[in-house]
Amino acid sequence: MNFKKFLEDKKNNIDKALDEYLPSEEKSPSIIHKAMRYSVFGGGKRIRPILTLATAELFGKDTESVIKAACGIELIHTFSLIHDDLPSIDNDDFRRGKPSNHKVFGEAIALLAGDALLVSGFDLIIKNSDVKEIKKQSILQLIKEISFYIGTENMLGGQVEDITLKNEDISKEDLVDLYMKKTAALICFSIRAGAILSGAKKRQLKALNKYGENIGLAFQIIDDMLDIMQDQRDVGRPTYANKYGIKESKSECERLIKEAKDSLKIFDQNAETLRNIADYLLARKR
Ligand code: GRG
Repeated sequence: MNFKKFLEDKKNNIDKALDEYLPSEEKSPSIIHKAMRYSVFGGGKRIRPILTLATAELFGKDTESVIKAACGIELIHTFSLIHDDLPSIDNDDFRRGKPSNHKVFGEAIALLAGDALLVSGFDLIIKNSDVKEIKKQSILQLIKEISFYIGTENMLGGQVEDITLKNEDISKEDLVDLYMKKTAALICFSIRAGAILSGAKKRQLKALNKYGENIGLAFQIIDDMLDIMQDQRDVGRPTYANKYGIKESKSECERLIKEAKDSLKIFDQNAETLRNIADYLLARKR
């Protein structure tokens, strides 16, 4: 199958499943369900759930067997975006070119919509245990891992470091560490989830973890570059792109993507889709 079609198909699968899993806008209390749906269907690329599905397919599993966990991860990602945009955090009026959640629903509802998506994300991951061929133990492992990957040692901690970062100098090592926590951790978990649900062996999980860390880190550096190149946006804090420039950032991303693809060697041709995703992330324009 051609890769563009693969992305489209997976995105459609995910959108359809999310629509089915989320309460309808009419359901009471309507305002919270409207706010949740506003951000979940606000134009996200679905990279994280696509990674979960693609990793499961590497092990011969079908979309249906891991789609709930994949959607759960997307809900947790959406929660983090809503909270990230809040006036008390990044104070962003726009997300994906549209008014951010709090601009439409007010701060209190946006905060609660984020909370609701976080809870629903965990709920969906647990509900993946309804699938017959999925081992209950793998769901427990996922819950343990997601709590770690979005907790204070990872996503949440990275966000704290990010917002407390003053304009003073931060070393490259510390900046990379912050990106690993804030962004790469959830991306890496998305891949681990597909692998764990598919019963991956230790050696396979290690290789996929390396792939996840490298594409995750590149993802954030590319995000910084897009802020500068497309949106002419000054985030007001040191980023890889504004500290080291576009040329160096680009070549670092190329190196990371190559390393990510190299770590898939043990899977031979079977990992072609994951290699294509890595190239797609490097070339992305949004
Ligand atoms: C985990 C409890 C807990 C709190 C979270 C708010 C917060 C604390 C973290 C925010 C972290 C954050 C926003 C990281 C940025 C990651 C990033 C580059 C997001 C953009 O991802 P895309 O491009 O988004 O995949 P789309 O729009 O495609 O969905």
